[in-house]
Amino acid sequence: MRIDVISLFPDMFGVVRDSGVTGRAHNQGIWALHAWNPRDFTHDIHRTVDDRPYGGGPGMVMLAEPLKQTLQTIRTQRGTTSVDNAPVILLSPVGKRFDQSLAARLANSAGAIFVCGRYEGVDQRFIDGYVDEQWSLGDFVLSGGEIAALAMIDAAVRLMPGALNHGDSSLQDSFQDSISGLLDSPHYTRPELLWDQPVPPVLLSGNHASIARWRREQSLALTSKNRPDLLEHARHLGLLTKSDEKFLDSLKT
Ligand code: 4FV
Repeated sequence: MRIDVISLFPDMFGVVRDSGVTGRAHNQGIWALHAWNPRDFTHDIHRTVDDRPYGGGPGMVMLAEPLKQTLQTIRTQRGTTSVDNAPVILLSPVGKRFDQSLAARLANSAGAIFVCGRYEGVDQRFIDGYVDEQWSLGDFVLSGGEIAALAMIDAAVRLMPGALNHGDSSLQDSFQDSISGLLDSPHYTRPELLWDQPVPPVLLSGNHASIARWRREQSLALTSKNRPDLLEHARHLGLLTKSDEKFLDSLKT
């Protein structure tokens, strides 16, 4: 899986390329990152990448031409090996809300070309002409798309086979629609007694069935309290069993 990013701050991507789970996976060749600065695709002495908005108003807008030329160079480089149909994804608050299913889609794909806007945004003619999808990290405004792209790359790469130490731990994640679509249950580690608080005894029982049941009930209770929308979605997907519903009813009394 190859990720290309277009950004005025390409060094920001060292975070996912050089550290943690994503860094180790990058070193193992599980995925590849290429960062491109559109300023390198300008031809004027000031290496201009932005200008004032037509119609007036605050701030600046990113020029379309340097972005287009950067994209063409990426396509050429990506296209050398195989027909490259990686989508061009602009990070923007107007985009599709990013979630675990988009992360899984990216993880199981040939990759993507992320365009990180800065200033007030990007000239619409670049979006109309060259952007396949817009993805949003959430309903808030960032100073640039880089942090959104970093989060999305991290969420996708950790789902790739071989990225996490023991493969199955991403399956127990929150939001793993394929498994539960519920929030994750609480986690405990040593010491057994801390600040006069013991680890829940069931977790020390070695009885895997009771431990799984406890974790399931914790997930149900937490999701019902913090994210009832997710519970409804899981119910809609048929992911809740009769005993789940019986347990949820018991929470009401
Ligand atoms: C954003 C988001 C975001 C908008 C203008 C960058 C900023 C500036 N991207 N999810 N929320 N982008 O706020 O993805 O160019």
